[in-house]
Amino acid sequence: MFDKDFIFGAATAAYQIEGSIDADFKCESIWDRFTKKKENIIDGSDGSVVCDSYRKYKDDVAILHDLGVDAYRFSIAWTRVINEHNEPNLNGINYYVNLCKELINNNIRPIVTLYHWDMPQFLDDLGGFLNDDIVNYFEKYTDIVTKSLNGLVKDYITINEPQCIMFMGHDACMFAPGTKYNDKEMLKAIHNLLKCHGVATKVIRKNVPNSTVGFAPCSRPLVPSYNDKLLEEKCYDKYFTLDRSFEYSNSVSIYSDPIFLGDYPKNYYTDFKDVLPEITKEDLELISQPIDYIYQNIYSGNYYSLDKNSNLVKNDFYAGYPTGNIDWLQVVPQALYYGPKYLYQRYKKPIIISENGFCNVDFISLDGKVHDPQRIDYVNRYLAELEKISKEVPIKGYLYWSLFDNFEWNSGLSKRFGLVYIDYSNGNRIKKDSFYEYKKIIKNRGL
Ligand code: GBH
Repeated sequence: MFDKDFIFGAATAAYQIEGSIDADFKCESIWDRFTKKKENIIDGSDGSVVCDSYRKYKDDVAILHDLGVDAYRFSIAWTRVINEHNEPNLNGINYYVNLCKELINNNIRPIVTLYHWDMPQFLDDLGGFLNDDIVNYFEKYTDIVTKSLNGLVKDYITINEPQCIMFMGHDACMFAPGTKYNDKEMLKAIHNLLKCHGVATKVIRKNVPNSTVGFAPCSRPLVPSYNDKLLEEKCYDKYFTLDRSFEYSNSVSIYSDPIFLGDYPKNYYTDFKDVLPEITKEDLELISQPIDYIYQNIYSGNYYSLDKNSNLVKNDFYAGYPTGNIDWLQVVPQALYYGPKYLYQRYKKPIIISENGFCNVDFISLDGKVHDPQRIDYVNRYLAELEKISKEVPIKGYLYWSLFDNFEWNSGLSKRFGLVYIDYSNGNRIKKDSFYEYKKIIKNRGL
C-alpha cells in the first residue's frame, strides 16, 4: 500500500500519439523531418496518425477515467503552440486547453512535459541547443504555455530524458535530428539545455500559483546482486560517476548535479578541461533554482558484484534472462528500489517515477482480447520494489509508460508499451489484460 496522496498515473508524449501532424497550421518538427527519410525508422512508419489523439482526445480521457488514474502525463508539441515566426498559434494551443479541461472534468490531474523531443525544425536550422538563443525561444514558449493553461495546470516537467536528446540525437544519431556533435559541442548543448530548464522554471514560478516543477532524466541503476555495504557504496558511486562517454549509464550527475547541487561534478572541470563551455555564476544560479521533485524514468538496470579484490564487476545476463521485446529492457525490478534510494541520498527531494513500463509482443487473440501476462508480471515486480523503498524515502508517484501503444521513435510502430492496444489497421483501441490489472492496483492503492 502506498500513501493516500500517492499519484498513480500513465504517460504519453505528443509526437508519439497525436497524429494530425499538419493540422491547424502546426509547424514542422525535427521528428516530422527525420521520419521523412524512411531508412531512419525500422518499419518506415511516422507519427502522422498513430493513436489519432489529436482528434480523439475525449476518447483518451474516457479511457484514463476508466483506468482510474490520479494523473495523466502528456507532452505539449512546441510546434503546435508557435508558428514559424515564433508567434502563438491559438488553434494548436486550444487543443491543449480542451484536453486539460476534459481531464479536470474527469478529476484527472494534468502533468505537462514541455519538451519531449519535438523541436521546431526552424529552431534546429538555427543550431538547436548549440544556439545560445534557444534559451530565449524556450522562455517564450514556456510563457505562452503557462499563460494559456493558467488555472488548468499546476505540475510541469521541463525536459524529458536529456540523455536521449543529446546521446541519441547527436552522438549515436539514431534519433532526430541525427547530427553528430563533437565533445565541445556536446558540452555546450548540454549547458544550454540546462539553461532552458532553468529559464522555464523561472517562468513557471512567475506565471503559475502553487506550481510544481521537475526535470525527467532517465537512468539505469546499478543493483547490488547481494546484500553488502561496500558493494552498495560502489554501485552508488558508479551511478553518479561522470566519464567521458555520453552514454546513459554515465550521465546522471552531468544533468542532475547542476540542477540539485548547483554545479557540475568536480571531475567535469578536469576531465573536459580542453572542451569546456563558458559557464557563469549566473548560469548556475538559473539552472539550480529549487524544484519540487526528482522525476526519473527507470525501466531496467544491471546487477553488480565485487571480485576478489573488491572491484566492482558487472554481471552478464544469462541467455534466456527475462527481457522485453526491445534489446535494452531486461527485467530488473530492484532498479525501482536502488534508483530512488541513490537519488534521494544525493539530491534529497521527493521522487516521482515519471516512466516505467514494458515492451511486449502483443497481438489480438482469437477471443478478441490482448493477453499480456509478462507486462502484468513486470508491473507487479517493479511496484513491489517501489513500495519497499517508499518506506525509506519519499516516493510520491508512479506513471506507467505508456497509456497506449505508440510511435516508439526509431522503432516506429513495431514496439508496443501500452496498457491499451492500438490496431493500426483500423484505429481500434483494445484494453489489454494489463489495463485491468493496473486498474485493480490503483483501486487498491497498491499491490
Ligand atoms: C523513454 O526513453 C522515452 O521517454 C519514451 O518516449 C519512450 O517511448 C520510452 O522510454 C520507451 O522506450 O541504459 O536501460 O536506459 C526511450 C529511450 C531507451 C532510454 C533506451 C534509454 C537506454 C537503455 N530509452 N534507454 S538504458
